[in-house]
Amino acid sequence: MNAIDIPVIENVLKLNDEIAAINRAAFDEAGVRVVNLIGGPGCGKTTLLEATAQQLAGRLCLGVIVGDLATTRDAERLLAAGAEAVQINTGKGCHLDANQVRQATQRLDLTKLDLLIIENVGNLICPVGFDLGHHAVAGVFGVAEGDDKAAKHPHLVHRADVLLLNQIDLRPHVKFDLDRFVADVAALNAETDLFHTNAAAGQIGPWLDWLATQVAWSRTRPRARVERPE
Ligand SMILES: Nc1nc2c(ncn2[C@@H]2O[C@H](COP(=O)(O)OP(=O)(O)OP(=O)(O)O)[C@@H](O)[C@H]2O)c(=O)[nH]1
Ligand SMILES: [Mg+2]
Ligand SMILES: [Zn+2]
Repeated sequence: MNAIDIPVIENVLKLNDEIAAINRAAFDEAGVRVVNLIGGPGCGKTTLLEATAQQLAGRLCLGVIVGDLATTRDAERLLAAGAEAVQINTGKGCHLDANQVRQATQRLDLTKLDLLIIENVGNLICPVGFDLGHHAVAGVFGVAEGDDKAAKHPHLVHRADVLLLNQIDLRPHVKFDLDRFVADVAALNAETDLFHTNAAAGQIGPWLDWLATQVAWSRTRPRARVERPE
């Protein structure tokens, strides 16, 4: 990296952080708890959110912002599952940024939502580095990705407030050393809970319990009074 690049990158991240702060203030004002869901392509993020929407129906109002390079397929799946859903297409972008989330947020009635989950672009790397204005990060790994992914992606494991190992039903069919995966996670982050899920079969109980604690936190918090720019 040369001397010219450094301020450019710093400015991009500074601008992102400023917009993220505006997003967070809007979320706090509306009393909605926001979770940034990060995992590799195909680990089961949308399947998890479909099951979440179905199982929370009638209990919580769930909104989802979903990022993919192309197609509206995930948003269509989530709408069909009963969530309020907005799709962001990033084109060549491999992560969501705060400005994209800000624009998507304007298509949702935040005051109606209890919980907003942002399904980031399938990628275990740079989504971790971009503040979107969320309150918590959920990291998802899939059994079919292999047992080394936590060790190879330490930043997500460090940053996550909760971790899921999804596709747990696939263990008999693929080579996956669960003890090694669990030890890798514990060595990187001993504080964060790791839940096993089979999203395809709707076996996501501990994840729903964790989401309930997030929403309860939001409800006990006084709503921030913020001046938002027009
Ligand atoms: N057996 C099994 N299959 C699963 C599970 N969760 C998801 N799948 C399957 O895994 C594939 C990918 O699931 P998606 O939910 O689309 O994955 P994603 O993480 O949203 O993918 P991207 O948005 O493209 O990054 C689909 O074929 C799902 O049916 C699970 O717990 N068990
Ligand atoms: Mg998806
Ligand atoms: Zn990226």
